[in-house]
Amino acid sequence: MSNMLDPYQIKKDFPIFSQAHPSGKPLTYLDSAATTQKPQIVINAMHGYYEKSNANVHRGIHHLGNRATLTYEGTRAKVQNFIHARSRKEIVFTKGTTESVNLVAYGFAEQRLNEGDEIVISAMEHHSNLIPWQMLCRRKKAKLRIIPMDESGTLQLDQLDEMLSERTKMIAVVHISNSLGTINPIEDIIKLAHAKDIPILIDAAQSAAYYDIDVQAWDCDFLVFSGHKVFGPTGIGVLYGKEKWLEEMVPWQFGGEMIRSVSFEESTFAESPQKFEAGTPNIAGAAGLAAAIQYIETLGKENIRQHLKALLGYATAQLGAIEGLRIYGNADKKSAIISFMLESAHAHDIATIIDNHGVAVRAGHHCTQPVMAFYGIPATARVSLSIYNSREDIDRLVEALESVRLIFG
Ligand code: 7TS
Repeated sequence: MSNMLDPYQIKKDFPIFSQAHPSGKPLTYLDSAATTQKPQIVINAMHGYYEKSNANVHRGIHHLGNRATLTYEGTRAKVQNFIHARSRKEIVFTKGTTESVNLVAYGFAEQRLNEGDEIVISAMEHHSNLIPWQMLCRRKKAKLRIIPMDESGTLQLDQLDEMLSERTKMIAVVHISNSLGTINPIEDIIKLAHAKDIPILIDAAQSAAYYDIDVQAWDCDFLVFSGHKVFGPTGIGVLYGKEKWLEEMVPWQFGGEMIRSVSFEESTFAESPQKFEAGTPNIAGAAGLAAAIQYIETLGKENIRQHLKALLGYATAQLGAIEGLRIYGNADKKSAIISFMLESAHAHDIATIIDNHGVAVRAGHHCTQPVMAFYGIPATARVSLSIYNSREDIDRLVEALESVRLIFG
């Protein structure tokens, strides 16, 4: 059974919306792909941790230390369930998607890559899932290969199979494009990768909040996402890795928390995930992340998706009706992200003018410069919708865009 979400009810869970924009207009937040807002229970969980449980983790013995460890490790179990990982050992906390990708590039791919080898990514990767691989290829004299996309922003997967060979040592692909909204058929991509025994990383930064993730059913080797895009805090993120790979991987940061034994001559390291979590971790962030996952699970991802689908349909129709407006990214399967341009105005002008109406969108290349280069444009304005958005928000956007058209003719 699914129920349509009521965005007006949901908005009440988010204290940030109780304030007005300086213009006196309501806050119309259409930038959730950059970061989602935080419900009160996430804020409370972080407060509560500092007020009631603050101590360092994994040092046990005293009451508060135990509480802090329970909080931190409890979140690991919650994340394990959230993405259906087989073991808690497969969940590594990082500071976000970017750090997770870099960790796999250094700790895993770097160890396996030789001169002449290849790494495959897609044409729509966020810079976070591009530059770490590009730098790695440069260090190893390896080649970065790109799965092309067509004009609609759909990956041309018929070309993937022939791109893959015994030289391909790693594939890294985004689940949902942050600039185009395309939902990639990652289960198919994973199958193609595994048919040739190639490990694959999935960037779930834009999907973890809304789409069901099952790392065992998908059989992906690595999956990464950020707490702050799933209604949780900044500064905490997740790297999922198959246990066999995490065992093989080398740590890249060294210090406390990650060792088994240390002498001046030699040190040995703990098992995963501790091996990758040197230093005091983001315990308050973990407290917030657990509450965020709880919040999503209470709403239900199926309900969330229905809401976003309806909203995307409405927004696409309303924006599509504006003269001179072009939408970039028209794949068959899309998440609630719409990149667009007006004939008459630059993306930054659009964002600046509609901000005066209380409407927040992102303008720029969205950390996907190759996507902008593909379309031959410097930037787009991007609307990204979430659970607290309603049709009224889209109506406000359309009204604000009318004023842009008035100014620029
Ligand atoms: N991958 C994707 C698909 C993303 O959308 C982002 C952030 C990242 C990786 C990096 O995540 P981080 O938490 O490590 O920064 N995307 C955006 C965006 O679209 N606007 O601001 C950040």
